[in-house]
Amino acid sequence: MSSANIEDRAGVSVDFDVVVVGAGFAGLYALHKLRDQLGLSVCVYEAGDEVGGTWYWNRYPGARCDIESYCYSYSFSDELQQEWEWTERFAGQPEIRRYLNHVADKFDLRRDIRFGTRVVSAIYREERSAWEIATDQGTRVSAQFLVAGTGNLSAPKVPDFEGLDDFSGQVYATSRWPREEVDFTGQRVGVIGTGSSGIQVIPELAQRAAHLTVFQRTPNYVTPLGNGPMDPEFQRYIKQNYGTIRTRSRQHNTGVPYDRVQPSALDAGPEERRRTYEARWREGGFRFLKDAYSDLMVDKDANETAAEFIREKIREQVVDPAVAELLMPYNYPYGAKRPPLETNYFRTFNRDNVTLVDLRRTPLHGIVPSGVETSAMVYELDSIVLATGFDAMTGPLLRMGVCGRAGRSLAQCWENGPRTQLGLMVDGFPNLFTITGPQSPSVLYNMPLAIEDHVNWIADCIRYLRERNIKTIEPSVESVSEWGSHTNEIANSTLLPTGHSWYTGDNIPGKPRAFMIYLGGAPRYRKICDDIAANGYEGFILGRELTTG
Ligand code: NA7
Repeated sequence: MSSANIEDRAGVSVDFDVVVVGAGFAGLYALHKLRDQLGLSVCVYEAGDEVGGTWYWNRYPGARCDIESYCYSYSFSDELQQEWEWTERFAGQPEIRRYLNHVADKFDLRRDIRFGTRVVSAIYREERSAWEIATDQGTRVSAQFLVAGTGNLSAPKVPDFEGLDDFSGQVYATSRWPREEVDFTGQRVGVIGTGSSGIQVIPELAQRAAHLTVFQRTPNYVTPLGNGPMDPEFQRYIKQNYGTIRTRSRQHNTGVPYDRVQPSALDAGPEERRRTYEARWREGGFRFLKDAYSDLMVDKDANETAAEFIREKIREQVVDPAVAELLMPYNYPYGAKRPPLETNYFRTFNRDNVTLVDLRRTPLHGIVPSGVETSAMVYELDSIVLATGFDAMTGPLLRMGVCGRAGRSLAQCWENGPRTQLGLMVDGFPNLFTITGPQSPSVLYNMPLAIEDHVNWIADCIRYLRERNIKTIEPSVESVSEWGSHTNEIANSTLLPTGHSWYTGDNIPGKPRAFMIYLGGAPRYRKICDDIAANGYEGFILGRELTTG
């Protein structure tokens, strides 16, 4: 660690200026920025035994990013951008993990990361204006600032299947995949869940298992990823133009340099619309969702044109019309659940060794020693793969045992859903920053860029405080309420809150329903954040005011 026991201005000693939680994309950049550019003493705690975060834990076959890798990567170092070579358009998990290891080496990050160490509590000590952090390894340290780089999709949903412990075979979870390769040869394998993770792992397992049974509750609107080897010429072009590409990416709501979106699907005639959809379908990535028509997420009828196009494509790909029908989503708008991207997903159901079970018609009753039991029958299995998702957005923060002023826990503060200012800070929790927290653009923006924007804002904020001898910062109750109303108002002007998924917390029984992502777009969001900073952190209470007033 770079230093310890720093005397703060009140003469109270703290172990670190900053404790960062997590060593994924967020924690790694936070460490580099705060330690190497601001000169702060920083300690990072990471539950895994390597860097990577999401890309460390989700190592199931087929795990891959859905945003083009030259965009889904850090922009803060041009040297890094120039030296790293992506081998595929959309990098797989091993390649992203190699990339993050390279970043850790290049910026000498590991020396300030404590691996295999999970933060179990973080308590704000008013008398010291500092956070006291405890870990599962028995460590207890204090820090002036606590920065959560805990990720948005890192707390797996706890499986609630009756009898799971009695299953006589092996149970795997996509979110906690074993390090060693799992050999499914000759096995009868069942996958529960057809979200993004299920849709990536299913085609891979179908090739390895003797038989694969897919348990589907809700069909998804799935469009092609369009992966392939990285064209060396394109890679050269990117490197020559990275500055412009990153600027254009930051100007786009999704954080990618897409630029051909048309105003309205309903204004286009059927033929023109079909041509646009076909073109975006072929190009892959999120182009179909984000670069076709700008009213898809706000107008039900416009949305239905895209939804119906996807259903037609499912009909074309799946040979058995009855199976195709089961795979077709209805009754909710395209995009209202996070749309997965696929590589050979639908065609996998044409294989003789794959069975689709529709859990809407025959609900899952539970797990029995020999397999999965639905209302119709028992499916005998050797292995079960859970691809059942995450307690998203708030889950990773809530499980960290955070307690703010007056012993008020984050769980109490968020009992009706997240309350934040900008998705970055919470009232009553001074000096706690949440990178890509709930109510920020986060997962609907390009994560590495969203992370860089937040870390840069946090670093500027800490610098501002230090230069003025201000000890604490926290948002006012009013600003938090206003941000919540603003976030909800925008969300409710779209179709997104009408879906049931981790976007709204509906996937976790008992979780308060709240739409957890800022939908005003990253450029608008960034301007709001910058303006607040430029106005001396308007809407925030600065420590001096708290103690004097
Ligand atoms: P998701 O997208 O939340 O998908 C979870 C899947 O598991 C989904 O199909 C669920 O069906 C299904 N599920 C969850 N619980 C059950 C139960 N109890 N019974 C049957 N089926 C169930 O998680 P992913 O890991 O695939 O993706 C998360 C994000 O990671 C993804 O969006 C990307 O951003 C990366 P449901 O739809 O609830 O009916």
